Amino acid sequence: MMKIWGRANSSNVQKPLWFCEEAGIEYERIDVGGAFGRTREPFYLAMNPNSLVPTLEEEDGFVLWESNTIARYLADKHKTHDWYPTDPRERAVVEQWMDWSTSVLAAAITPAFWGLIRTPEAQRDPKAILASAEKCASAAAILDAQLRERSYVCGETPTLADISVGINSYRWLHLPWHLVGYTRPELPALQAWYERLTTRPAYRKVVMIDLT
Ligand SMILES: N[C@@H](CCC(=O)N[C@@H](CS)C(=O)NCC(=O)O)C(=O)O
Repeated sequence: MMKIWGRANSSNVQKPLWFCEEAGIEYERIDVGGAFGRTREPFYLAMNPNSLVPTLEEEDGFVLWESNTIARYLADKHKTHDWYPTDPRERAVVEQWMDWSTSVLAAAITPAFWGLIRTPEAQRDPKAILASAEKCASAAAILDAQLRERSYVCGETPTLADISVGINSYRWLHLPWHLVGYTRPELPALQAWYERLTTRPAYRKVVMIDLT
C-alpha cells in the first residue's frame, strides 16, 4: 500500500492525508518527524534529503516530497479533476492559492504557532507572536475578500487550494491568541467558508484535531 511518512499533527502532512480521505485513496501513515524523530536516519534521508515531513512512498518505490506537490500528484494520478482542474487557467489559479498558502499564510503563522503551542510560557516572545498575528490578519483579509465572491477558494466546489489554505486557516482560527492579549479580526466570508469545511468528514478527521 502507498505510504505517507509524517506525524498527523503536521500541517504539511495533513494536506495529502485530507486529500486521500476526500478521494477515497488508501494509504498507510507512518509517524516520523517531531517527537517521533527518524527523519535524520539514513533510510529516511535517502527518500527525503530535507529531513522533513511528509514523504510519499509508492509500493513500486516511487518517492515524492513537498506537500503541495504530493497532493497535486495524487489528484492527477486518480484523475480527480474536480479537485485539480485540467484547464490551464483554472489549474494555475488553484496552484496560485496553494503557493500563496505556503509563501504567505504559513510563513505568517509559523512564528505564532511555535510561540503559542510549542514554546513554554516562560520562553514565549509576545512581541514576535504579535508581529506574526498582524501578518496573519493581512493574509486572512486577502482570503476573506476572495471568499466573498465564491463558496470555496477557487469557485463553487472545493479544490486543492482549499486543502492548502484550509489547514493553515484552521490554525489561525484556533490558536490561543488570548495568551498574548490579541483578538483576531472577525472575517465573515472566511468564517462562513470555514463552517462549510467543517461539514466535511475528511476535514473533521484530519484537520480538526488539537493543535500540538
Ligand atoms: N515545503 C515542505 C515543508 C515541510 C515541513 O516544513 N515540514 C515540517 C512539518 S509541518 C517538518 O518536517 N518539520 C520537522 C519535523 O517534523 O521533524 C512541504 O510543504 O512539504
